[in-house]
Amino acid sequence: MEHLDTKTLQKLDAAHHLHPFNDNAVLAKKGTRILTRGEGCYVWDADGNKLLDAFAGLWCVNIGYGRKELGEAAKRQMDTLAYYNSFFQCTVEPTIELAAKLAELAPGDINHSFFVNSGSEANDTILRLVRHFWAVQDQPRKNIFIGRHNGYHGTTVAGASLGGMKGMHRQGGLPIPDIHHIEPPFWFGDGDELSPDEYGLAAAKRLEDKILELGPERVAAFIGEPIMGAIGVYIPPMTYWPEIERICRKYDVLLVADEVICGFGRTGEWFGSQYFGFQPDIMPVAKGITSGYIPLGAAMFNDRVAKVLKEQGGELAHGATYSGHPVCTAVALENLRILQEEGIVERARTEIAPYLAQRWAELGEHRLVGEARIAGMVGALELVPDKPRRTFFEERGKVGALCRDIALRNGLILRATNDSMLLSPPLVIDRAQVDELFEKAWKSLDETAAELGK
Ligand code: PXG
Repeated sequence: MEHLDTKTLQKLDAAHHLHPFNDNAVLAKKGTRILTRGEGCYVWDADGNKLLDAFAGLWCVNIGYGRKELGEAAKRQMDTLAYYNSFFQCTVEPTIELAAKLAELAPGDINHSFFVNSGSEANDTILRLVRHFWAVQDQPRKNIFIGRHNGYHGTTVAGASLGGMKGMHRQGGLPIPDIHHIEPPFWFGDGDELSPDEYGLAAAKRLEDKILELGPERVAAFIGEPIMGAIGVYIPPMTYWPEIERICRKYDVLLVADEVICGFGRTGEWFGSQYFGFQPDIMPVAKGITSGYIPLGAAMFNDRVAKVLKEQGGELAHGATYSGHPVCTAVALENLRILQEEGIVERARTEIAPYLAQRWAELGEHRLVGEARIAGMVGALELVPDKPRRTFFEERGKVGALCRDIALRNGLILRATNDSMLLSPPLVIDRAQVDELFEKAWKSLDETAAELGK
């Protein structure tokens, strides 16, 4: 294939390509960065810059870039049977094997997968099937989902409604009915005088208050990410999730842990619920299931929910052409094989995460950083105007964007949400690369502080 030069590509991109989560008019003027190659923890752009990707693409390239085995698995499957569906009393081998593999990996009795193509669709699936679950048990009014303000569950109609991003709700008339939101746990922002542990319990109590306000007979499920990613890596105190679980059990509200980011090793455990020590009933997964090499998601259900769906659910009027696409599930199997056989999750937890935490804490010493939070292989630096106090910049997001752009110039990809610099590197990052990440991040913080001082 002939390669077009960067300028030509940017012009074509501006003319014909609408980008997600971008002001496309602004972007067209600036020109997009075009990525061309990846290897391990690094990506290269069309101008030849080598970048340390401390964000794993978009929280997803858990095994790192350039693993040929995944492409080979895709090719093998395409050559053998490129497509067949799971409708009409049919299915395909790798999809069956993947469902069994996921049942083995998932915590507790979460043993059943409905396959989709993304995390958003997994959440749409969950919304529909959970409401169906209660309806076929003569509780059609038990249909309300409780999510959290600033939660992120995708961009489809149900996904964006379950999420609590106001900017997303404003576009397209969301949320849809019977979805409510409570405040998320963010100790740095609103913990006031409470200790993190006290605050975790207080934040969980918001769920109980909301259930009682709506009536337990109306509440179908609570959905939350074990760690909230997109809003800025909000890591709840360890008291939060066990208390949420207790409340859900008390009122018979299904507990949905959105593992799209946390799943497949991000916290150093296979799933975020294991990191926090609670047992969900349902979990959407995507991203790390294929390390981002090919689109795939799944809505996973425990035995209780699956039994009702199977025995009382009748025909499930839900599914897509590519539900359980054999090429995607074959790639997922190969990805999970590598993660397991090479002990990547285990090594992340025991070797890399502790070192990363140590270096991350050092970044926390920087005068621009108000809090350096981290859990396993996911973290954030909260940039603040006044280090000793838990305050935010007046105009949120400007300093974060500045720091992100400076980091890019220094060869480091960090994502910025508001003024939080987010970290989510490939799980295969090694100690030398953690040191490189530290050096580049510190330099970028220095340069950001210098720029602010001007
Ligand atoms: N749940 C969670 C917790 C997510 O983080 C989704 C669901 C939706 O998955 P899909 O595959 O439909 O994108 C996500 C996705 C960001 C950002 O800016 C985060 C996501 C997607 C796009 C941008 O951090 N997470």
